[in-house]
Amino acid sequence: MTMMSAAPNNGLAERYWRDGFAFPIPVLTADEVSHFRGALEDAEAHHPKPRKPLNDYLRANAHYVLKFAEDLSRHPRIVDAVSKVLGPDLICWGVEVFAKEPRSPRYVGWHQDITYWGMGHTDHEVTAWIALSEVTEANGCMRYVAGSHRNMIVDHVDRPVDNAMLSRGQEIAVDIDEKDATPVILEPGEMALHHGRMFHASGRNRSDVRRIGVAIRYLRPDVDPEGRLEFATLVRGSDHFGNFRLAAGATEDFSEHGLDLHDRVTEAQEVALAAGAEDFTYTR
Ligand SMILES: O=C(O)CCC(=O)C(=O)O
Repeated sequence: MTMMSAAPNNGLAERYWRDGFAFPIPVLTADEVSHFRGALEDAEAHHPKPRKPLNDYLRANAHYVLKFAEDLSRHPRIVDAVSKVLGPDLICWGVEVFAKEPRSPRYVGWHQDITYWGMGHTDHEVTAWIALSEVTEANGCMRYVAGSHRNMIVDHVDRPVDNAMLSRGQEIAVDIDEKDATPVILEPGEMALHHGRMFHASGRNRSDVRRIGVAIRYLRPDVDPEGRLEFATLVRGSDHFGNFRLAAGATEDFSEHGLDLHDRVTEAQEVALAAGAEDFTYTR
């Protein structure tokens, strides 16, 4: 295994709560990046297509069907950093792979993550976004607006256009001044944390380099899914609240159990995601 410097976690929580994000945080060695990227690309090359297109599994709840996604969600350096922000008890509500192919026009409009997740305005959700490739302005890095997490959830409009990567093509109904945006440039194996109400977006890939990020959604178990059935995996500490049905993540790729669970979890999440949409079509 190659060596890496100790994660500079000093002051991480202070930076996170001040700005709504913290990066770069080194979490994976070069060998680990090769391992996780290799596992993803192996699944892409050999997906057996048992029920749904691979993208449906990659873009929502990948940790129930792909072992590498489950392993990444439990990686001690990732979970340690998230714990600095959210505390000792953590559940994982989702793992999503955001890959942008070379020269791909796909983009993510300005949005706040928790808008359609049916968890109110909670401060107790953090996304850990882990780079499995280099991530630059040229290949479509995310952009954050520092301090924007201090807004509550602002109005969003649905713009489900062809190249939008979010579930409803949702976008904030607020003009963002690009001068206020911080580009989230990362080396492979580095991570960015962002708050669920952070204004963020990402552009198209104008380069010849594939851009790969894995977004892991961590919650404190006290988050309230407003009475709906929701699933999660317990990744650290204990759950004293019982708001989420705790399930097991994948121990092998595409097991029958994992595929069933993925169907149930994703159907349950779509109830919240579709709420209020005039014509809900799920974009992945
Ligand atoms: O990977 C991207 O470009 C966007 C990811 C994103 O919006 C998120 O993780 O919340």
